[in-house]
Amino acid sequence: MTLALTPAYVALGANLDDPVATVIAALEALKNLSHSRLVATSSLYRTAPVGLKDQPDFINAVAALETELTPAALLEELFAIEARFGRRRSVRNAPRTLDLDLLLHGNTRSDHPAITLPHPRMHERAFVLAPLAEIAPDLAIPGQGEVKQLLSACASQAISRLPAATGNP
Ligand code: PH2
Ligand code: MG
Ligand code: MG
Repeated sequence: MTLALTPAYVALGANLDDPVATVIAALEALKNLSHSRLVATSSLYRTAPVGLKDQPDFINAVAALETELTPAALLEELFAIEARFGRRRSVRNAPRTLDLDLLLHGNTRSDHPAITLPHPRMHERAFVLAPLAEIAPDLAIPGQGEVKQLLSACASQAISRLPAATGNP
């Protein structure tokens, strides 16, 4: 029997230690997710911190998967990768070695406290929308609208795509 594959999108963020190396290694780790296939990865972006401003710039990227996992099972796998990269959870929005956020799982909409889908703040964050627009230009976020249009409303947020020497194409 072939199980249905659902498109899912994951945001990567890091701003401690060597965040470029961390995000590149985390993109590699996503290749080994169970019952899933990594289908696309964005460039890496250097981004100014949103929320708590007094912390280092972030490196962000987005990955596209096809998965047989439920949102809950996929989230468990993402938490396990975060833990392998040494993530310690402290206060909300604190600096982090690696943050993996499940952005979208098909058209699932959920307001369960443990899994909010679509990710509740993705539509207002250039550090998510710019890499997402690169790998899924025509994607719409259920309940919010087209990624490209949402990105144009975030023009004031400072982000820059990293040059090729850092591993970007
Ligand atoms: N993640 C946050 C809070 N603020 N800012 C940037 N630029 N990039 C992030 O990944 C990020 C953030 C909470 O997860
Ligand atoms: Mg996050
Ligand atoms: Mg997170």
